[in-house]
Amino acid sequence: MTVDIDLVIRNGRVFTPTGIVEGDLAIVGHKIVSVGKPIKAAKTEVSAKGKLVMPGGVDTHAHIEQMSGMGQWNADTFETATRSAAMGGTTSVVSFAAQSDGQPLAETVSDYAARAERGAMIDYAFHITLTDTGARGFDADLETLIVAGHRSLKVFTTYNIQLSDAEILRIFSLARQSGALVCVHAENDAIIAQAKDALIKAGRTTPRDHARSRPRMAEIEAVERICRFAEYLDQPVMLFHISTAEGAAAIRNARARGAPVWAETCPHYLFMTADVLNKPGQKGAKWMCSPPQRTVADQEALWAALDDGTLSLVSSDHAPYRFDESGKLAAGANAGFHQIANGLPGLETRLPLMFDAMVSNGQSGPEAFVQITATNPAQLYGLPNKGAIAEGMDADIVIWDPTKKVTYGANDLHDNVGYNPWEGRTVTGWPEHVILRGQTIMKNDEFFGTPGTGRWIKRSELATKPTRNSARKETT
Ligand code: DUC
Ligand code: ZN
Ligand code: ZN
Repeated sequence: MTVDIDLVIRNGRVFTPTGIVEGDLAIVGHKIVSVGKPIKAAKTEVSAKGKLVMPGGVDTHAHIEQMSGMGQWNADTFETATRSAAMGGTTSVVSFAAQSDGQPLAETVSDYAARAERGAMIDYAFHITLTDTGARGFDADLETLIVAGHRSLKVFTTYNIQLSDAEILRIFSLARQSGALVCVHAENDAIIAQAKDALIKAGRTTPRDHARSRPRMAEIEAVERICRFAEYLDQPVMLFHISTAEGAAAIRNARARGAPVWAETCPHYLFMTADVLNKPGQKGAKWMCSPPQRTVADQEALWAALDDGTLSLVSSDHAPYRFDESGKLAAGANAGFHQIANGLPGLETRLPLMFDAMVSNGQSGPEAFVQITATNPAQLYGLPNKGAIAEGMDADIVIWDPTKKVTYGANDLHDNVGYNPWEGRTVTGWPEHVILRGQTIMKNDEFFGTPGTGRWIKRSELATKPTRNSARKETT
């Protein structure tokens, strides 16, 4: 019996986990059914001659339809954020289900699930952000949700929503029992408070002062502490948005000791320095994020850490706020840095920026590009059937034109933010055709997605496992 092929992508250079295959890629329904074997006929044919055929991007850190630590809604809905992601070649996203004060976790997750079911146009999962461990039914809800397939949690050590060390240890123990990865925003709150208060007292409150208010030592201390907590309890941890050379070195050392820690960085730490905040008036607010951008030496250290596996992936940390009174300027046109929402949009630009650096400009090469933007995030967060091109995997594919050059404009993204933080930057290599589970959702810069067609990705198993048989009990 022969099976009818729905879609064949012909004559591309196909990137698979076992190497590059030149030839045809066949899709039936939602799935990849063959890679590299000649296909006679299919209902739909696409030529990929001269193109690179790669897995759809997996972005495992994005804030969507969420309230910030400062109590402000971000600019994107699931519809606008996932449209933007798809336009940039991303087909799976992990965003946050963020607990509000006193809220039972079951309610948190069902609220976010309802928003995503309504709007999402790519596949999605949630990290559950834990901010109130005293909420009704906390432990039982957490276990139920993890077992149901929400296998990653998020905690903060700062931002007015931080947990104490004791609470973080408790979460690590609960996560270990039920089998979840804990993601951490790691910056020392006391160091930030001291620096921030001194700047405010001195009347130094410009966006540039935001970088000074978050000293690199805040990251270094918190990353080292969290690595030790992970090591002590043998609980897998993902350190979010590493920005400093010393932060990366702390991860490297912890991994060398056998600690179950993984870490990510983001394009704005690899390609920007704190100089982006030096703009006239409040304009620098567009680039304000935490941790802040750092130095060229940090960029070099982060690339070295990606190359040696210290950092496993690059996410966007998409955190969208408009540059107006609904977003960055909500506290007024002359607000101080401490009153301005942090974050910049990145879902749509992450892959083209990384492709340009890694594939077009030879930094680490195309196989490493696929790994750190798709395969590693899918594996580490346990997204089944995502992040790789192989038989049986979901047919989430991007056909890249490696020769197309694009210079980003002032407002050319498909989110709801109204500015592009990468305005003026030229990238070589562009996602020409994006396929989600066998369906074209973007082709030649035209979008074809439909709200509500993105699917929740149930996660039953993580690659980030504890390394010992039992968590350490002794304290000496
Ligand atoms: N930093 C975060 O940790 N999250 C969202 C935005 C930001 O700048
Ligand atoms: Zn963060
Ligand atoms: Zn974030």
